[in-house]
Amino acid sequence: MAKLIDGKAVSARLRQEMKAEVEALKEKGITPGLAVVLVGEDPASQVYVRNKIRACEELGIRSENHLLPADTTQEALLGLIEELNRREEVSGILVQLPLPRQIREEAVIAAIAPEKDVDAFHAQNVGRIVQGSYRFLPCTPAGVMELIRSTGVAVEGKECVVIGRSNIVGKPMAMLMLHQNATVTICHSRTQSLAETARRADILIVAIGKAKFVTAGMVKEGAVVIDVGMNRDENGKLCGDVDFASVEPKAGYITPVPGGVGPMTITMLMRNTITAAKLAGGLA
Ligand code: BQF
Repeated sequence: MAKLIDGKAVSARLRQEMKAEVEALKEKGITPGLAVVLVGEDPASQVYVRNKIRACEELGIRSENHLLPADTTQEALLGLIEELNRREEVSGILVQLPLPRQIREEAVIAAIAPEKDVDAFHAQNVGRIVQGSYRFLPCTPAGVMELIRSTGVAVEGKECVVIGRSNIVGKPMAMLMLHQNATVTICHSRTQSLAETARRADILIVAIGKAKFVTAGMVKEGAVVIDVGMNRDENGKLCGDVDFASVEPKAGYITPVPGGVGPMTITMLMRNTITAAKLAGGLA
């Protein structure tokens, strides 16, 4: 029987501290502000954007929501970003991904001022993360690190396996674990011995994007299992990349979906927005 890692509870604790920090900053004349840009009407993206705006409201962070039609040109979006780069009351800029086909995501990410890049996707911020000299941490990996921390299980020296190699989760995740002195292995769709490799993990992080992909046979007894997946199962129910019913009896700790990594991603976005405001105000 695994212990459940409650992402909502860890989130609530961190947000309480961050709310106090926002109040203290406001007394110094610094109001953190987040600009959220959504192009098109993808229903999942709409939910994510709403979650981000709501978290800003909860913490007293100023937010603005820019909703653009699905046929927006890249030029128009880059124009908006230039304006947001210039405006002082905008501490952080978040462009919700994925973007419609006519817009190149790399061009948009490159256009965001690195000091306002609260997703930490800009090449300059990615470089800083690799070098270990970062200001912003990528939101989902940072949230996962906080969840692991909440278990009290040490990362140092452990066998950590990341399943998935995306630029948004898998790659930066591996880097953060490495910074904490873990021995890190990244598995992906072409990995030949995925089950055997996963079974070695003291800490297993799953971000592969396939519903219920990880079953008990791929998990070491007592492992910490972190599920980054966000899928719909055959009944349309939200589910992760881990087959929870199968893995839960074997794991030492496990995150649920929903209520695990998701809320932490949003909380870490709030942390980055506060950091961006401090940077702009000369406090970081
Ligand atoms: C929860 C995301 C895939 C692709 C793009 C809370 C969120 C989700 C779940 C949320 C996600 C996933 C976000 C829960 C933001 C996390 O209670 O379990 C919050 O809003 N997320 C995103 O912006 O883009 C994604 C997943």
